[in-house]
Amino acid sequence: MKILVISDTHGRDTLLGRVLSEIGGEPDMLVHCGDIEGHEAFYRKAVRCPVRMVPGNNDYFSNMPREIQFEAGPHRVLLTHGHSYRVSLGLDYLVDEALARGVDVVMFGHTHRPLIEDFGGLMLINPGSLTYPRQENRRPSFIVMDTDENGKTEYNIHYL
Ligand SMILES: [Mn+2]
Repeated sequence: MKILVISDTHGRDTLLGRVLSEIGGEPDMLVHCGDIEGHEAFYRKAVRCPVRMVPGNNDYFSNMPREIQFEAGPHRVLLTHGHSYRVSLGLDYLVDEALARGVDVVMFGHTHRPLIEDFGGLMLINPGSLTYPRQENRRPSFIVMDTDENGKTEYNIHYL
């Protein structure tokens, strides 16, 4: 099962085509971690697979739930933009929430810096931003989460 995780597109969606060709076509699930800026319908139409999205701090008019939980293969995933856990300052609040909920993967955005961190078995996943990357190389980034039939999962940051 291949899950494409993107975030912080801020209404500029032109790179999705390149992302899809980079990963060899449609994923099994598309996850957007927020700051979509009104273009939710674009993502729902762009792929045939299930799409999971939450609003970010710039999605003022969205009525989507602010965070959701879902299953991905053997994993329980919490999806949140992350600003309400102050992720720009550190991940302590987000880790506490994830542990309290009993999830094993957290997907978030907001920082515009890609991150894959294994916190004692809790995976913290931030794909960075496709539109306004802030990490050192300033390249648009996303993450592919790939779970095989044995339940082994790989996480990889990709740059365009
Ligand atoms: Mn943002």
